[in-house]
Amino acid sequence: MASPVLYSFRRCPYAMRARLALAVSGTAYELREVRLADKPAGMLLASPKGTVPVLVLASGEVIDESLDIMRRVLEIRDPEAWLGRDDTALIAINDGAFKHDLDRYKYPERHGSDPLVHRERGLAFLQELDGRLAASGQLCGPVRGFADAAVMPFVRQFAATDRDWFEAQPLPSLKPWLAGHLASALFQGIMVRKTPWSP
Ligand SMILES: N[C@@H](CCC(=O)N[C@@H](CS)C(=O)NCC(=O)O)C(=O)O
Repeated sequence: MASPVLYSFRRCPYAMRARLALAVSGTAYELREVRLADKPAGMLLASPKGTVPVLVLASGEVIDESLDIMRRVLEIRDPEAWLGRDDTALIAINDGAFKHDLDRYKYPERHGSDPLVHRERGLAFLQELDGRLAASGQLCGPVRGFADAAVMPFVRQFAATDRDWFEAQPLPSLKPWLAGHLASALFQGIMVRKTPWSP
């Protein structure tokens, strides 16, 4: 049977969380790296809203929301029991208020925003994560799971916006959590560079 196809963009945090779930589930799939400025017609036909990631299953079914992709592939195969370590409320804050602040911190010229205001608000979320991680090491217990994979790519982007500032913050549990995820074979495996796909 044909493999599912994932339209993806290497640096997109939504696409990263989808690739993490696909990788940990052991699902074979064809990765099609997309240029966001020149999206393939086949991707737009499958999902006209034009965001990555988009997963097209062998049946033709299209899943075009990153969390839906994660849940769908893990429902089929979930060797690390990630679905048992989900936290929809936390992920909603990540995808809502934290992503809002991340964009306005990272791209102030695009949003006409004061980056320092949004950095402070984002830091409050990181402090909340830090408190949870102090108790258990990962977001939902002692081992990585769905919530970690869903949130970590956004924390990575926030941390990388001003590395020196981030390193100066007292986040004693969040920093090793992030570093551990970035160094993991799972993450390294999903960040391999690929030439953009063309039909
Ligand atoms: N809610 C969507 C958001 C995906 C999203 O916004 N992806 C960005 C890239 S990080 C995108 O494709 N933007 C469209 C563009 O830049 O043209 C999901 O969770 O999959």
